Amino acid sequence: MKVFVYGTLKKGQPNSKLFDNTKDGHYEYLGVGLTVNQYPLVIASRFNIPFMLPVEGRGNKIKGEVYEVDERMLEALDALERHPVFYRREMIPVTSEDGSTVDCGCYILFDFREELLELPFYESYDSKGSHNLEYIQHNKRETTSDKDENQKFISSVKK
Ligand code: PCA
Repeated sequence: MKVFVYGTLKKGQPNSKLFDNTKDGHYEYLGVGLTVNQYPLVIASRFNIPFMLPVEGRGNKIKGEVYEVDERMLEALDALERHPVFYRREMIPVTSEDGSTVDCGCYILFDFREELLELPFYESYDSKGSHNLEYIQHNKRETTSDKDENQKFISSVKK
């Protein structure tokens, strides 16, 4: 299974270490990738979380990385991203370095609030970028459960 990562899972970003947890399975880094379609990529919530939104044609073609992962690694990634209740892993087409197009699983925030579309759209995520919205890791978050906080950024439709 191929996955395209665009946020905190990229090399040098705060959740990248997950890939190296061998108990979580195996992976192979296949190189950088660029989404075939444009998507909004925003940074939101008080933890400054990057979100790709399922609004094809708005925003930018997103730069990220492509990995081949085994079943176990995919399960670990799904658990971290809380697929399918928070992010949802969807197949999207990605152009790789050699110019070929591959379908990759990608963690997208499906159930989002419209206000997120008013935020700046990025084309490449860097936790320490000039936006000054550095990602706050799970272990540095306060007692409010992530779930309550994240709920604020998810559309209220299903509540
Ligand atoms: N982790 C996933 C989705 C957003 C995030 O921070 C990724 O890097 O692709």
